[in-house]
Amino acid sequence: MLGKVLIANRGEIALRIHRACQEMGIRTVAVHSTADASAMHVRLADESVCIGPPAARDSYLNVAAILSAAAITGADAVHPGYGFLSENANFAEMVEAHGLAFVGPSPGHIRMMGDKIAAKDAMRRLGVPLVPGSLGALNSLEEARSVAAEVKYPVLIKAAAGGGGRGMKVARSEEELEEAWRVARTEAKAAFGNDEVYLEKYLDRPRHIELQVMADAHGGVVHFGERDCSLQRRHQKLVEEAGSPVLSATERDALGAQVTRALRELGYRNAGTLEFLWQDGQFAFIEMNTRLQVEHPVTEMVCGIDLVKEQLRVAAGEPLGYGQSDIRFHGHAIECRITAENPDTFAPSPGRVHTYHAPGGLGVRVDSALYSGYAVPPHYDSLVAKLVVHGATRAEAIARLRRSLDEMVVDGIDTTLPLHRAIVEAPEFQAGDYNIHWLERFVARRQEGRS
Ligand code: MV4
Repeated sequence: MLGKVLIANRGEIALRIHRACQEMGIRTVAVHSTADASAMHVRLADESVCIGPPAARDSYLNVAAILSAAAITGADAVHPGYGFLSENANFAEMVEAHGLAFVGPSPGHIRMMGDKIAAKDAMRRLGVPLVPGSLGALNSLEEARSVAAEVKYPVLIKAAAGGGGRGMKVARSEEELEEAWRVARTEAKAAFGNDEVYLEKYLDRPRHIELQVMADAHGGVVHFGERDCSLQRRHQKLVEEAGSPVLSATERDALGAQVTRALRELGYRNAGTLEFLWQDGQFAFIEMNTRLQVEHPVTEMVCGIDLVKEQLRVAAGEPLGYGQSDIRFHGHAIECRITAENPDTFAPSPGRVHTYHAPGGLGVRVDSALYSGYAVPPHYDSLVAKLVVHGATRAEAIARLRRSLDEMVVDGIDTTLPLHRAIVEAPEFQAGDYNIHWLERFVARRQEGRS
């Protein structure tokens, strides 16, 4: 097993990784910027190293400083968390070149999935269903025209180096295609230094459903079911649930079997998430994330497994030691991402938290690095707490979510708690009747009601 893990992250996820290490008897090294000297992950870690000034590019993205911290503390592995360097294949390569285990997939798989065209190509070859569209990159506007005519409008032009909603342009008709093609390529070049684009039929009211997988280095691959992440605004997820309100156990098993077979073939290792769009009962793969995700706790709650511990075991070379039939799904889990933002305008609201009170009781989990008196720094992601509830049924999970949102107190800064309380009361949410556009419209209606 690993002896000492360097946690190359901050906030709630650094704490989450530290907790898994502690329970496994693994020592931890926190790295932090000068702005995070009094952060909870630094306080709890066995050792800590300051790696630079507040700006992420000088600290949490500073590869040389992080590798030096690993060397001087004698760490034997690096866990990247999510964001920052977690999907940087060059970083994973450097970590391994320094004789450390990277707690994640191989650099080759990170690189493959970072190229959205290569990712789709791999999944197509492995028989995973895709959104209809171009086979690979588009070489010309004429090619875009002919593929669009085949799959029918509306279509989307997407950047090969994009993902997470960056570098996408819709064309609703042939007249709009040239503009979409030009703008998508220009933006992709400016944002990623790569103007490769591809085309897909635009699905107008999909749900975003993703499948959690875990693989060991010995050909063992399992899935831990799906998460429904359709409740998002401007590509920021606010609420996630496991399982999806629209999926049956039979549909989950069928998708899971297809995906685990594909990843075994690919030789994938460690945690991964396949993102699908779901519309009218059909799944279409769009992207794969090669990291632990923010919303992993809802999966843990329904499966009763610790995904970070599994990541650490697999990174140490251990076999999973169980198969798909050993994994059972119990009840329903819902997560609210509580951010330091104004609940109506979404203006960032960093600053000092006077009072922090976390809810509790059966089926309630809070992943947060907050404490009373802590000052949320303005330099990073605004996530301050994940409230995760579990219930025997979706209805029980919702009731538990409502009462825990009412118990929770974060005073001194604005948070999205009031918005989450409103979402839980919405009839569409309670019925599970929503798609990726529902929350945007719900927020717009609230804003109109206020002006
Ligand atoms: C799409 C789509 C509709 N049709 N692709 C946005 C993020 C990126 N991961 C993929 N995205 C989308 N791709 C086709 N062919 C709609 C979106 C999309 C979206 C997807 C998931 C969650 C939220 C979203 C919000 C807007 C658009």
